[in-house]
Parts: sequence; structure tokens; C-alpha cells
Amino acid sequence: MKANAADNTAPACDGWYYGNIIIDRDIFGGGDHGDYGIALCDGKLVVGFSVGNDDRLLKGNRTVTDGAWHHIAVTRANSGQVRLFVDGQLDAQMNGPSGRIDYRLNRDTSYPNSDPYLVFGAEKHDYAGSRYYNGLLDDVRLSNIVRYTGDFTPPTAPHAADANTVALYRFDEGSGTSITDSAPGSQSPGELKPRTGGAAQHWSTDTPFAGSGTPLTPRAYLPLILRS
Ligand SMILES: [Ca+2]
Ligand SMILES: [Ca+2]
Repeated sequence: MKANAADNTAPACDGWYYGNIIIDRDIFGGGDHGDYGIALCDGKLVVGFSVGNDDRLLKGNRTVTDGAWHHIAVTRANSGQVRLFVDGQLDAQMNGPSGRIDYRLNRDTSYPNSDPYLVFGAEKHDYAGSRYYNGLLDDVRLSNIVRYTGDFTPPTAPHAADANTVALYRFDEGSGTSITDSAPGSQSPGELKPRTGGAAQHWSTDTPFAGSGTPLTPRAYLPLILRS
């Protein structure tokens, strides 16, 4: 991620949904298996996750809205342990509710156009007063293992699409509204939902990796389920 403080002005918060939202995997109302989100509050990352009515928030310590690229990693184990790493350094950790927080496939929902989706750079329901992340994202990887348990050297090249990668968004398209999933099987392609004015404003040539293509100023809807 790369963001400026002046573009992300949410104050300190006690819920990720009050921040400048980077990743929104909310379910309208109670979380079913669970729901989660990542946002910026007072220039720091917050990671929220809930199982049933147990709603928790991990608050980061480092200010990341300094206009520089940062490698961000969030891990969650089935035990409920959550860790946040900024540039390979442990920034915050906590133990929360255990159990799965993924989307329960084929569940009944009154919100089929939002509940099943992983949304980047927006509050998925466009809730009145909500704030969206206003910055760059590149090379977003979702994995089915805990990648990091301690400090690590952040990658200097795009993430590998290995067997534990369940979705990988390179954002190398550079134009248009189709978002490729570079994970094996490419099961979760996304769609850019541009603001008024069109898709071009969401693309940038700025990237943390030399020669790795184009990151996205995000406002994309990325499904984590296959749509028939
Ligand atoms: Ca919810
Ligand atoms: Ca890229």
C-alpha cells in the first residue's frame, strides 16, 4: 500500500467500518461464519474480525500514511490469533475468537450483490458517512496458510503464485475494469467499479516493484465465490 495522510482522514476508531476502508468482507448484520475488514484510522492500520457476536479490533501502532510504499501482511490462524506486520515487522497482535471467518458458500442472503464479495477501497454497502481508502494497492495476495509467524524480510518482487495462494491480484492490467486473478485456477477474478469519470483515474504507473506493471487506485469488487 501507499497512501497519504491528507487523503485518508478517518480519526482513531473502535471499529474498522469507521475507517478509510481498504478491505471490506462484511456480511450485512451478523457475521455468520464471520466477517472482517481492514482500514486506516488516524493513519494506522486496524484489522477487525468477528465470529458470531464476538467483534474484535486489532489496532496497529505504526503510521503508514506517509506517502511511501509499505508491505502489509495480516495473518489469522483458526485458533483466533491475528497478527499485523508492516514492512516485515510485527506491528500488533491479539487473540480473538477462534473458528472460520470465511464466507459460507451458497448461504441465503438478502444482499447477493454485496455479501459474497470481497471489496477493496470502498465500504461495500455505500453506507452513509462511510469512508473509502484513497491510495494505491499492488500485488494483493490471499493465502490459505499463515505465511508469517515472526519478523521477515519483505519481498522485493511480486508475490509467488504458489499452491497456497487462493487469490492474487497483480493489478497489472493498466486500463479497463477487468481484474485478473493470478492464483492457480484463476477462480476469483474481479471487477473495477469506477467512480464518476471512468476507469482511467484508478490506474497508476507507480509500483513498489521495478518493472512489475501497474498498481490500482482501488475501488474494485472482487468475488471470493464463483458466480455462475
Ligand atoms: Ca457484519
Ligand atoms: Ca502490479
